[in-house]
Amino acid sequence: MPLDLSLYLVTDSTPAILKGRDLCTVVEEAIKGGVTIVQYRDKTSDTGDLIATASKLHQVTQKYGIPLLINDRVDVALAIGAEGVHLGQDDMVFDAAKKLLPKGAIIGISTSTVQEAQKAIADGADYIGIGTMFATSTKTNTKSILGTAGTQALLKAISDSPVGTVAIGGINHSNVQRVLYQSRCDAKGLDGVAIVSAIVGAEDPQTSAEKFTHLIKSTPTFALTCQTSRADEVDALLRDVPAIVRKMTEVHPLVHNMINFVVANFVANVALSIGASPIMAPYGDEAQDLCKFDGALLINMGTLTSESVSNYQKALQAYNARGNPVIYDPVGAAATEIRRNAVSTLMAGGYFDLIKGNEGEIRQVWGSGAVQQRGVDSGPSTLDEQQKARLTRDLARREHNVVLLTGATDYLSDGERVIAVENGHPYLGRVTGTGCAIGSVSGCFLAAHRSDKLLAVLSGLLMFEIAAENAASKDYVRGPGSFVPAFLDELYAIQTAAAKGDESWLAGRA
Ligand code: 3NM
Ligand code: MG
Repeated sequence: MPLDLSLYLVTDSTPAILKGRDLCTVVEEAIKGGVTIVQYRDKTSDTGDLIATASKLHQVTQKYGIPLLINDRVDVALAIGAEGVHLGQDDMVFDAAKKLLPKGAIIGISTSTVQEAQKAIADGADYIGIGTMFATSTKTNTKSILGTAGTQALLKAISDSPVGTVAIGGINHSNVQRVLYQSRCDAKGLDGVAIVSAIVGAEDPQTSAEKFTHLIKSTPTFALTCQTSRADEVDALLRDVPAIVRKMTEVHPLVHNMINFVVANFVANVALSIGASPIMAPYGDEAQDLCKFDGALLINMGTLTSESVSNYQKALQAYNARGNPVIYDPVGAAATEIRRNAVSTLMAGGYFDLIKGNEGEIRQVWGSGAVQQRGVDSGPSTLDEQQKARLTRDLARREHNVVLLTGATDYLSDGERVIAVENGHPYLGRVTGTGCAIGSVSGCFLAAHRSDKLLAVLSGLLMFEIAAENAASKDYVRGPGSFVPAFLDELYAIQTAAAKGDESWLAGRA
């Protein structure tokens, strides 16, 4: 039998998940829905019961021509003639199992570190299970939560091996496409996902498996980005900017802001000035309806409260499910333990089309060498220009999205292209909310122009920063106070010009 790991079902006989149903019936339904391989996992039953159930399961899997593996128990696999076993790190060692099992039996190994994965490959494992992807109530004694970034790092370390790979832990319909998409590194991706509760515990296991099968086979909406062949030429990109600004004003996108209370009014005014339609809606359940307008969601955690994170997660999942853009502004990401945890939770909780932040925030999201931030201000820089460009590119590459690192020079990358933007004015740093407004503006452009996310964000950023330059140059602007109304006027002026097809606002300016 060929080893197809794409939809890997792991069984569970605990009443909370099985809910009194017959395991064999559940497994048969799941196979009808597209499950490609089954692992019988039962940590509590007596050996006699294990063998009886495994034997019945084997009749089912044989009927559909897919392999049955037994978790941990090589003896049970032998007794019923299963196609193989799945072994955890504390189970029988690989060589002993290999010796006992017939030639050609499948042996899979659970791994949660690069070392364990390399060892399993050296031993000759047919595939490795990689986990734990996300925290799950199905198995609470897991070793470490890898997330997509950790999984990607592991895949990268073993990318020269053809070994099969399957991720496990907390994978469900809402995150499966992201798991496959974001875990991938250039040289190696996951061959499949292993699911317990989202199929075995589902109301209708067949429908659930069908939905997984469909999601696994189709390209996620957030991944649709076509890059033009001349994409790395900044001049060519700039030529497209005026038309994209015009398109944004025509689309008049809704931008759903989950924003901090300090800057809400200013951010709403900026969105109105550029010709978009802002709504300030911190209540997560509203996203179910709001995402249907096909606008963008901005999650800005500037004034985090005890309820924020669960509200963000609900909205994030609603927009992800619909394939509409989400922007993450991890304000003050490194400032407190609570915020650092919020970053981890949100990064594990959904896909962000754009992550935007200052150096400290982007470093915290990246996860290494994070430094304690003082308050939410940008603070002194510790990275040189080269390092900032590289950090921006590396994070975008890891997350398969776009990253904007803001500062005197802004760095923008989609993982391939890196663009440094020098526009703007020091007054922007003297007024609260300007950075937050860039998140909202980016959302408007990502909603209006979906084929090239980097170009969309670049267009909004240039409109924003050139408007700031124009405002600061007015003779009646004497400082941050008079700058604000002038800035809104200049955003509006560019919007009006762009709507008429006038491109002179950009000429020679970027
Ligand atoms: N092993 P669910 S997590 C069986 O991390 C198992 O090795 C894990 O269940 C590991 O799909 C897990 O319901 C349970 O989240 C996964
Ligand atoms: Mg085990």
